[in-house]
Amino acid sequence: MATRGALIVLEGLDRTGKSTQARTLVKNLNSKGILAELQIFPDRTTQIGKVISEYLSHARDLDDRAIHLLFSANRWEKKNAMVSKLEKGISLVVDRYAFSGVAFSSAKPGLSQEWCRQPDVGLLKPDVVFFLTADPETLKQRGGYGEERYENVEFQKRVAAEYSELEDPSWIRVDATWSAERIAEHLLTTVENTMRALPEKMRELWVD
Ligand code: Z5A
Ligand code: MG
Repeated sequence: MATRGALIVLEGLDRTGKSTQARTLVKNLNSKGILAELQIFPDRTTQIGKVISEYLSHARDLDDRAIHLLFSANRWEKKNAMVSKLEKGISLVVDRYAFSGVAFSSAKPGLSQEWCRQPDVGLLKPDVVFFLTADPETLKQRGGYGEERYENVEFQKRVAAEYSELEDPSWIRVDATWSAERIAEHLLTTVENTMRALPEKMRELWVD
C-alpha cells in the first residue's frame, strides 16, 4: 500500500457542484482519519491568482494566450507544495485543474487543444478525475450563474464539447443532478477504493 497521499481532481462545467463536493470530500476523508486537504484552482490568493481573478471579474482584459499561461503558471507555482504534501501522506482534493485550463481556453476561437496542453505538461497527474456533468441549461438555474466571465450558456456548451474531446477513459463521470449527498457518498467510496490500489510513484501529466 502506498504511503503517499492521493491526488483527486474534480472537473466540470460551471455550477456542477465541484466546490461543494471538494469541501465535503475533504471533510468526509478527515472524519475517517484520512489526511486530506483542499486545493482550489485558480488559487486567487497568489500574485498570479489576483491577476486571474481580476480577469474573471472583468476588472482586467488580457490576451487569450496570456491568461491561459497565467492559469497554468498558477498551477506550477503550487506544484512543489503539492508534491511535498502528497509525499507526507496528505491527499489533495483539487477543485479544477489543467483540464479546466484546456477546456475553457480551447473553447475560444483560434486556440487548439494541442497548444493549450503544452504549458501543463509535466504537472502532477491525478490519481482520479471526477467529471461532474449536467446540461448547461439546467446549471444556469443554480445560484450565482452569470456574474463572471465565461458564465453564459453558449460558451459553456463549447466548453462541454472541449471537455468531451479531452476526456479519457480513466475519468469517472458523475451525474451532477444527483443530490449533493448521493454524489458525496459516491465520491468517498471511489476515493477509498482508489487509495487501496494507489501506485507508490507519482506520474506526470500528459507525458505517459
Ligand atoms: N478556468 C480557466 O479558464 N482555466 C483554468 O485553468 C481554470 C479555471 C483552473 C473560475 O473558476 C473560472 O475559471 C471558471 C473556469 C475558469 N469559469 N467558468 N465558467 P471557479 O472554479 O473559481 O468558478 P466558481 O465560481 O467556483 O464556479 P464553479 O466552480 O463553476 O461552481 P461549482 O464549484 O462547480 O459549484 P458550487 O459552487 O459547488 O455550486 C454551485 C451552486 O449549485 C450552489 O448554489 C450550490 O448550492 C448548488 N449545488 C451544488 N451541488 C448541487 C446539487 N447536487 N444539486 C443541486 N444544486 C447543487
Ligand atoms: Mg467552484
